[in-house]
Amino acid sequence: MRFPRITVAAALVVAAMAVPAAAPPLDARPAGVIGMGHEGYRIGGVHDAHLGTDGVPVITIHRGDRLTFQNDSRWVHIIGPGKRGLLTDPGDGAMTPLKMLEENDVFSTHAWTTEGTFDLTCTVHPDMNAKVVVVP
Ligand SMILES: [Cu+2]
Repeated sequence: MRFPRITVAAALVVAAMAVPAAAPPLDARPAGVIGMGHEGYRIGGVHDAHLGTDGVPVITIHRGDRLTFQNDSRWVHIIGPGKRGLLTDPGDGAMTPLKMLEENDVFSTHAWTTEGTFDLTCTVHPDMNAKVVVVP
């Protein structure tokens, strides 16, 4: 018996939607680690982090600090310097290399050695933005 291709495709889509529900639970995110939702960074439990007036998370750190991210979602994220999903030249800053994070992956940046305000984005999710403010 032959099934139309659309029937097979629809069954695969339904199966793919059901798989995350059957997957093992995600690792818990420790305090101080920046998490990742579907289209945003999770800053709950992160010291010196708040939502800016534009709704973008602002994370304040001191020069020489590192940031640690954990993908506590089932989405893939590719994070790096930039805004609205558009990466800027990563240069040799704290966020190089660009980093792809699959679920439960953890990534720590290099030390942030330059004071100022820096934008982070995700190439997969243009609404996933944050600002890092590096103070003395
Ligand atoms: Cu993302």
